[in-house]
Parts: sequence; C-alpha cells; structure tokens
Amino acid sequence: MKRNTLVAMLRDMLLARAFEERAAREYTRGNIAGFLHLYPGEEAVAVGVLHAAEPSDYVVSTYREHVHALVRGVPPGKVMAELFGRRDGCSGGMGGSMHLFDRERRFMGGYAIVGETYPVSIGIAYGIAMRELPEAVICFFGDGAVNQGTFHESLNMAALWKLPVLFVCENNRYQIGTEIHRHSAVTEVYKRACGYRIPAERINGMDVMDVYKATQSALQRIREGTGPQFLEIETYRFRGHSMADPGSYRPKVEVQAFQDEDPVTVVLEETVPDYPSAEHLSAIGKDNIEHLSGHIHREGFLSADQVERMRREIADTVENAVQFALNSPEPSMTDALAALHSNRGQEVLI
Ligand SMILES: Cc1ncc(C[n+]2csc(CCOP(=O)(O)OP(=O)(O)O)c2C)c(N)n1
Ligand SMILES: [Mg+2]
Repeated sequence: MKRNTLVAMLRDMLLARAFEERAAREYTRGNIAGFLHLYPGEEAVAVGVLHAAEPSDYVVSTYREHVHALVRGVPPGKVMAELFGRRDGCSGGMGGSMHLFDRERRFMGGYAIVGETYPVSIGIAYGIAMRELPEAVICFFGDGAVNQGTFHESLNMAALWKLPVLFVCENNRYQIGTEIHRHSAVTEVYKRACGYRIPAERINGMDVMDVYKATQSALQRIREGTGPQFLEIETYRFRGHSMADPGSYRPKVEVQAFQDEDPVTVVLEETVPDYPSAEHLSAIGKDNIEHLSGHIHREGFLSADQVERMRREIADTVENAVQFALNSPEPSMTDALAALHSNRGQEVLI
C-alpha cells in the first residue's frame, strides 16, 4: 500500500481514538449531555472505508458517527462543539452527538433511529442514478440494524434499480447488551444480501488495510454501474454501548481477546518500520547497508519518533477542539427558529 495512504489512515485512527477518549472525559465532567456512543476499537472501519471513498461520495451514518465525520474532514472543533451543544457545532449545537451533519463534505448525517440510514441513502442514491453521476452513497449501520424492516425494503429497491449504494455493516457483535446470536437468526450478516442478489463480502475490521482494499474494489464495481455492494465488517467496541453502559454483560476474556487485536496497534505495527540493529547491519556489509537504508527510506514509512510527534500534534488538536467548544456560546431561541424555518423554500440538498 502507498505510504501516504497508510500514514494518513494512521493519523486518522490516532485522532479517532484520542478524540473519543477525550469526549468520554468531557461527558463525565458534565460538558456533554444526553447519550454518547463512542467508537474505540472500531476505528479501522470508518477510516478504511472513508479513505477509499472519493470526496464526491455521500456518507450516511448512525448515532456512533463522530469518527465518520472526522475522517470525512469535519473539523474536530466543530464536532466537539456539536457534542457540547454549542452554536459553532457542525449542526449549530442543535443536533448533538447523534446528529452531526455537514452538507459541504457530503456527510449527510448521524441518525438516532436504528435503520434510518437505509432509506436516506436510497433517496440520495436515486438522485445520483437519475442524473447518471459517477458518485456513490456509503451507508453505515450496525449488526442490530439488519433486523429492521427498512433494511429489507431498501436492499430490495437498491438491487432492483441498481442504485450506487455501498452498504457497510459495522458488525461489533452486539446490539446494546444483546449478542448477535441472540438477536439474529442468521449471524453471518453478509449472507442476507444474497437474498437481494447484492454481492457481499465479510471483512476483518481490525485491519484497516483489509477494509481499505475491500472498499476500493466494491466502490469500483459500483462506479462501473453494477448496482449496490455489501460489506460486513467484523469489529468490536472496547467500551459499553454508550457512556450510560458499563458493558458488564461481556466476559472479560472476550474484551481482552479483541483488545489484543487493537486496530490502532495493528496499523502502528504496519507503519513503523523495524529498523535493523547495528550488529545486523555490520554483518551484512557496506553495500547492503546502503541498499537496506535506501529501502527503509523508501518503504520504512515512519520512525517511532515521527509517530510520537504525530501523537503530540493530535493531542494538541483535540485540546484545541475542546477549547473551541468551551468558547462557543449556546444556541439562542432565534437560532432555533431560524433552523426550524431554514428549508421552507424546499431547497434540494443533494
Ligand atoms: C427504531 C429504534 N429502535 C430501538 C432503538 C434503541 N437502540 C439504540 S441503539 C440500539 C442498538 C443498535 O445496535 P447496532 O445496530 O448493532 O449498533 P451499535 O450500537 O452496535 O453500533 C437500539 C436498539 C432506536 N434508537 N431506534
Ligand atoms: Mg452492534
């Protein structure tokens, strides 16, 4: 894989982890109210999928969507301010954690209702298909959402009309506290797409490169006009369902097993080169040293110091995001009324 892609994905995964852990802290400080669904453990999904997408593609997500918005390029300060319910948030402070929105970046929302993402995606995809544009809609949803009626209605319509939708199931094995084998008769989610003749694949969501490659191929097939594609991406959330959930229904050994496969560690291992020791180099000889150092220069993407610098920059970014949110006022009643009447002219959003 190309260095720049890998390094950019590493940066976003580190940002995602740092942002979400800080949001958890701000929630316990009382700066964030309501529900707060966090993403640690699942970073490789949003990062791998969205790095493989084009800026002209649309993204529709769920209530666990902070990282999708960040990867899409919504400034961290605007996301944090929205979590804080402040006026400078990406939804004017009136949406909160579950309703991030950024039309300019084609981030068409977080949605709190399970299964709401499908019909919204289908509507956008229908608009794209009618205008014959080379764009796609990426529709994220959880494993628990595949039992909603809208799932079946939307998959049927998407297949029938060959709509450009990439369905992405973030299978973290749980629907709140209910494990997948207790909420679904068919636990291999990707198999459900076969019922609608939609090509589907199951991907390891702890490895960002696997996710990236599978998404790239799926989007390419969509752009060739073959209709929708489906990815089931197996992942795991390290925290509870939301900040209100201690997650005590999961055996410790299960949580530990997935933490051992932490997607952030996996991408770090891939990005930080194993520099050979001085003894090893001197045993190889001069020419080989040059050859090796040249190779490391070309292929050894980042040094441990560079990763450390990246972490420090990200820590500053997150700190600045919190300060930006704290300095932003709360929305006023005038703002609320303006938002209520904002689309009276029935403006077309896509
Ligand atoms: C229509 C509807 N029913 C129930 C809920 C309550 N609810 C919120 S999240 C959730 C679980 C969804 O699980 P999943 O789709 O696996 O997503 P995850 O939270 O694991 O990312 C439920 C049942 C809701 N928000 N909307
Ligand atoms: Mg789930």
